[in-house]
Amino acid sequence: MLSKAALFRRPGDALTIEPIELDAPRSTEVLVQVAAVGLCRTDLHVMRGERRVAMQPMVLGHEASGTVEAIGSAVAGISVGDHVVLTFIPACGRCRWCAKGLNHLCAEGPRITQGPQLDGTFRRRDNEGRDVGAFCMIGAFSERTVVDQASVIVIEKDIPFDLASLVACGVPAGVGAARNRAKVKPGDSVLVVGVGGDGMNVVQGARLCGASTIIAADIVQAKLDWAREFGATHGVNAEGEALTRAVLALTDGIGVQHAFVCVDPAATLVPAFRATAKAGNVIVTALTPDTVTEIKIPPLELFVTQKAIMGTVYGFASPRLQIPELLALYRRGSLKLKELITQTYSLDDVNRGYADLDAGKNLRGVIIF
Ligand code: CXF
Ligand code: ZN
Repeated sequence: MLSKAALFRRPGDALTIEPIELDAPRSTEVLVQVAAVGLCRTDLHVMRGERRVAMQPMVLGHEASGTVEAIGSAVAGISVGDHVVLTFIPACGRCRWCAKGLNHLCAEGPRITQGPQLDGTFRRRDNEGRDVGAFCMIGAFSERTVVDQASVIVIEKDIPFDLASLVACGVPAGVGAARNRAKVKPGDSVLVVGVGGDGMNVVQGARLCGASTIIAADIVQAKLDWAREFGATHGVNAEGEALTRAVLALTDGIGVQHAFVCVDPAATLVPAFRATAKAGNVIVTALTPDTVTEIKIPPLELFVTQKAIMGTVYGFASPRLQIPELLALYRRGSLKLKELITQTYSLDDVNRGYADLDAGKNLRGVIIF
């Protein structure tokens, strides 16, 4: 069948809207009519060539929800008509990590930037008959997509698709960083550097954990204002050493117990590290361009201050566990989802959506089909 898609053809170029040929799902696969897909910064890094993927053309888009239209003969627990969220790391179910329930560490994870399906073959072709990849084995900037059942999570039908798409990436990444990685405790102090799609969810995650001081830092004032609504107690419009000074001033010179680096670690990790209290945590939730190969922290400073620097992907817990949990929190009124969507777009406007993200105008832009 044909599906209208946004294709990544060359680093540095805009995505092109083209019809692609999409094959029927194979035995373990599912055909999904995409309903909503969020514009996450990761895809922008790929479009710009800052994070290399293994092939072009490729359909980007990995923060998606939709409806199941067809299933393969060996698919279990997913039915036609189900509403689903797609996970950007598949859960193969067989590796040592999946066996422990740690699907966010699935051994197949490193293959999500390669292009093929989980089984190593392709389901998409362009107008010249060339194979087309699917970013994160999802490729959701497309009216329809075919994904392995390992990438599918069934959700309840009353959750609006636009809100459901958000729990596919930014919300678990941010909320989970606070809850599962840093394990923020009631009364703790927290700094969040970069309050965009991920960082804003760290703010609400820290609020859910009962943090008493939540300092949002960004160079876009509107985001600091939004952060107050998500639970930030302070806003700091500064970067570099000025950021460190401002945070120390707000914490009696001690620093915060948890500093989250949610944007450009190359520029923000050291200031965040220095704004962290002794024995505190520095948690990196953001990507760096391929060209950034090291960040300099003096080892003696790390040793004597006894801080921990940690990474986290997908909120450091299985998406299969987190996604239903996060939707339950939303249902109870404890988690803000609607407020994260600052603009919606059609697929034809995907490049405008990314320009808006780059200009600091959006928390989450979402493409609605
Ligand atoms: C990313 C995480 C790093 C690999 C590519 C996908 N996730 C979402 O933004
Ligand atoms: Zn993402």
